[in-house]
Amino acid sequence: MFTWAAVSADHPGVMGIVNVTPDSFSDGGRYLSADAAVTHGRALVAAGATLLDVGGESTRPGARPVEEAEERRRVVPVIEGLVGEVEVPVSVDTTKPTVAAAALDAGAMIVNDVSAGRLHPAILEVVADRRAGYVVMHMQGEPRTMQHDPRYDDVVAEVGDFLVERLGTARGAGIDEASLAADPGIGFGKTAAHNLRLLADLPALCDRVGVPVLVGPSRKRFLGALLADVAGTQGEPPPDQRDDATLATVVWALDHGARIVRVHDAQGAARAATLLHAMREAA
Ligand code: PMM
Repeated sequence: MFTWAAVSADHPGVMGIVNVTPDSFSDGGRYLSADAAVTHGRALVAAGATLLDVGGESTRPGARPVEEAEERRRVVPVIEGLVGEVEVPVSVDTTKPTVAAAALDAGAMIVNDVSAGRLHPAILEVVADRRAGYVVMHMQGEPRTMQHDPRYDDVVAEVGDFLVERLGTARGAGIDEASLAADPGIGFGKTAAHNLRLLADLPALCDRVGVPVLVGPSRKRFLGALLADVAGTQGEPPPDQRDDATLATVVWALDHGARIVRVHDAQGAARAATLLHAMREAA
């Protein structure tokens, strides 16, 4: 059985991103071959990642769904390659039960489901049967349209309500308590102001959900938007120039209750987590 305590009890979990997609917003197309993706995963672990998240379907705003067989074809060889070579648990970023099952058969231990089991509820049974880890993420709408004018009355309360409800459904399906984590879904149907509010009120959200919280701010659009007017920047920095901004949010999130961060730059996050730990010990 996978438990989050195993990867985030003493030190925060640093989940390195391995996207095997042609169209992810920051690294789309870079690791399309299984070999390149495995090499990248290995490098992330060498840089300090304590988990790897392998995804075969882009969830960037406007992205279109990928056929199940194609998604399996992308992720399974990469997971097989990584499981033999790295010591850290591997997660699969998918909403589809068949992809999740194939990934778990290939040696993955966690299912990271950005639909929180709403798109294909059978995924919950797959996770429960295999006693895998499960990440329940909040998203308003669907990737194709989620950034078209997202609205909330109270984003923190609504995201909290949603996560509590979906965690209840996951428990009802038989997923172990210790295997569950929750994620507010930074950038998934949210404006920059919504993302900032969720980060600002992270302690309350963490208390409310009662399971380890994972946060994924890495290279996201709101970071570019917030930096557009900063001295020395000409307009919004593109995704591959947002790792410094990502790090600021990673440190904030880990200091305000998050137990796991999902990042492209594992070295920055791992080093920041180590320093944060040292400063807490000295405080
Ligand atoms: N973000 C992306 C994809 N999957 N999963 C979780 N749990 N949380 C996230 O914030 C998240 C995710 C989009 O980013 P990417 O295209 O860089 O992977």
